[in-house]
Amino acid sequence: MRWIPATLAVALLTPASLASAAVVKVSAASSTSTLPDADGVSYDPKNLIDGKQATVWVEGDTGGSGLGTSVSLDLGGEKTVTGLRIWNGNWYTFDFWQRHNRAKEIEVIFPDDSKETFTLDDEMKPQVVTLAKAMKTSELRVRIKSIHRGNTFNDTVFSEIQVLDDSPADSVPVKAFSASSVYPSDADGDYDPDNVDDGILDSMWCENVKDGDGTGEWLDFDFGASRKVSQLRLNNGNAYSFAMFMKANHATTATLSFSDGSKEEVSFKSSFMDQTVSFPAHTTTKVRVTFTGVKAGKEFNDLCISEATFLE
Ligand SMILES: [Ca+2]
Ligand SMILES: [Ca+2]
Repeated sequence: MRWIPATLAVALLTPASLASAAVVKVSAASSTSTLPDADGVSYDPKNLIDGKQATVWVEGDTGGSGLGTSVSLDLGGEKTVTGLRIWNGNWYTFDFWQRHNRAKEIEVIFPDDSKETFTLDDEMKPQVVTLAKAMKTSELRVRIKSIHRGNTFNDTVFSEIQVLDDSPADSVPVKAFSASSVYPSDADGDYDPDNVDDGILDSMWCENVKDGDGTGEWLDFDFGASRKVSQLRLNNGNAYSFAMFMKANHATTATLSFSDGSKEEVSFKSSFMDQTVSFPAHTTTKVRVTFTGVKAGKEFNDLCISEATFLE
């Protein structure tokens, strides 16, 4: 497999390529070393594939920075892998992200020992690396080759790794998201509307209306083309855990508005688990989801939605 110069590898970090790629369900993750649990916190490699950015894997290279350490992802069968989406470093908070090492160069290695090297930016943002050539494989390894140094701990961390394949995503691809208001970024990250379509339960859109519970706030899904939609798949509220779900507001009802001016009313369960609501099919280039009913959380009076995607 050809070697990719670092400068080119950076240019290949194209989030747009994710929109049309499906995320492969990884069946198991392992690593050549892992930092032992501490204070009840696990750094197990299964944290790489749990759909949460705040749960992390930390290498267990005693006294070293983890160079040469690798994590293996078992795809549970042969897939045509086109790339990876990586949450590099410790995404528990921005402070933790700064404290621990982040990977700089990584090698993606396949069972036939072919590999590609990529250079990751030192930024707290999901990064897509695209293989020069799609690879049919049932497993792959990600090996740490060099690091961006953290300011406190000499341990290298990944928070989440998604494997992308060449099949189209099962949800309708969105070209642009917008929202009536967006809660400002804080120590835990941002609350931008595109967080509803990243497969990550603890990244979310939250509204930012003063003295309101979020009723009347909206999220726009612009498909950039005419698409048929008949279902909305949702993780309501802050879906990180039941405790977090109880703290923030979640939606109970919404009005869906389509390009031709037609509307549908939908209601949501008070649950942070996956739910899919069906409505009469519409062909549309855009859907506005206006939240018409909100149930208040116990701690934060802000409406949040962790995941929301439309299906045909
Ligand atoms: Ca994780
Ligand atoms: Ca999310």
